[in-house]
Amino acid sequence: MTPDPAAASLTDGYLPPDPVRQAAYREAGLMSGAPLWAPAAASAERTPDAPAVTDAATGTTLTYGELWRASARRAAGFAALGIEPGDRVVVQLGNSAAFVVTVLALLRAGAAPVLTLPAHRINEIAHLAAGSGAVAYVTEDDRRGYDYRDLAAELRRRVPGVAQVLIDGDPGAFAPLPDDDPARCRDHRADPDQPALFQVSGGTTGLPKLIARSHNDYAYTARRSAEIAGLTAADVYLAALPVAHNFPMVSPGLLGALDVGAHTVMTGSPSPDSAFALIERYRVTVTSLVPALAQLWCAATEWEPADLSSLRLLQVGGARLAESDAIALDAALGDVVQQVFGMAEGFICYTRLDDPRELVHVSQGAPMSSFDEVRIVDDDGHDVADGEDGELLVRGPTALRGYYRAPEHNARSFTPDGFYRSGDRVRRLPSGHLAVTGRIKDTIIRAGENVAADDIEEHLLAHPSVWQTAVVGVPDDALGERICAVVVPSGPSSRLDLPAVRAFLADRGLAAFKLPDRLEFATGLPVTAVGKVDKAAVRARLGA
Ligand code: J2J
Repeated sequence: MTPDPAAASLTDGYLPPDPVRQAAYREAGLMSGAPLWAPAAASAERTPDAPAVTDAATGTTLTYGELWRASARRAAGFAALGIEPGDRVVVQLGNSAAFVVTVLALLRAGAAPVLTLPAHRINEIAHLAAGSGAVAYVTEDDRRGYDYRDLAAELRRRVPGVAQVLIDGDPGAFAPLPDDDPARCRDHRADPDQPALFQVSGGTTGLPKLIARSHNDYAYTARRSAEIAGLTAADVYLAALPVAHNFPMVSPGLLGALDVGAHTVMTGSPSPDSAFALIERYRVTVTSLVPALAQLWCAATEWEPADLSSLRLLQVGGARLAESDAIALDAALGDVVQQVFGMAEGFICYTRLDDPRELVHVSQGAPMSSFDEVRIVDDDGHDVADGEDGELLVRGPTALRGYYRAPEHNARSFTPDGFYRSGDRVRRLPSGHLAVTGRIKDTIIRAGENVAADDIEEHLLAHPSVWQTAVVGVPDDALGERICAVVVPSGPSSRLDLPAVRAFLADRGLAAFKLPDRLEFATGLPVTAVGKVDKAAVRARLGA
């Protein structure tokens, strides 16, 4: 009989931190030893009347005091429904005040939220619910044009362990989000090295994997990221990306803002017209975007009349930001770009506020923590010479030691001494910053030559008629693979054809074997749940 994952305890299948290193991190003051809800409690204590969260959809604002009380009522509500410390609860909510209240409430009740994105659908949600052994699913009604209650009904059929479905909004056949007497809230104090919540891996191949993040490591990520971003109580953070994602959640994002007592504005619409109006209205100082959105915002500054002068930091990450786009953003918005190279698996790099702008434009930042250990290795696992490309391996105070309940993945994804194999190809710059040069696997093998797709993309983006591009390999009998460039042109009048593209790239010094064999036009590129270009889907569209 297969064991019932819901009955298994939270710590079954979790790889806790290495005790020797953890002792060193604790010694160095990195680990607070407090539950992940503690920083919000401290902010509520310090500044109860300061604005904590604004829900842009309704225009309502919760102060820190109100947020703390609302989360106590909800934590009591969860407890009254029988949700216990150690339980896993899948959360799939849009950017809203309800998200913050619910996640804080689950943490206070000692339950571990499994943070999924609004764009996930039944296959991902069922997989994550089953894999985590979740006992409940918290989601919303149909207000964003998709009815999550239908997904909930299917989830109940596929994963019967999910005994309760709780809906933000019109509950339909299910129950509403619970609230109860706040006096019944028992703030749970777990072992801080145990999982506080689950992130999900962002890969575009296969189903997402569960990443357990401990109280200690996640709180440290929020605190250290806030420090690097210079975040203070005077800041206003706009959560425009889906906030459950690691980037807007903790880099420094929502949790960083709660830590320093800053104000977070939640919006589900990152389009320039609506986001710009929010920046002007709430005097937003910090926000984070994926490159495709940043590019759109940059273009929109030319026609949207909003006052964006409050914005001091525009964090861009999740996929590679082309140097030309970084320069254009800085020019349009006044040297505001910070590059962020992070992963839900725990390692994050940031460019620093006092870095020279040229370095900010060409690098994806330096590791967040001086305790982060970075190796860059070749195909045989040997360290490459400084300045050369290789695969990034990481170990440190926030990097995971293994995916949750996934021993077969872990055997592949970690070195015997505990380094996580990121699959990212990077190069170390003389400053110690990293430049991401692609994915190890995003290589096209054409006539026996290895060609990095990102290299061609970066050059193509420098062409004035290329708005966005994805370069992929398509099977070919003679060559093994042919190089196909899919291009979203920057305007209807742009004249591009294969010979012109090849000539342009050759002019820029690209080797002949790297020149595209095929050019396809598209009106847009498929994206992942957080808005990154989805190469697997691009390949599938081409029938490759
Ligand atoms: C190139 N590739 C990047 C970048 C991530 C902050 C920011 C982003 C994420 C994230 C995150 C990149 N340039 N600047 O968790 O806290 C690619 C890499 C990486 C993968 C991780 C955070 N920033 N990437 O994107 O778990 O390939 O996290 O391994 O979704 O995105 O994806 P994810």
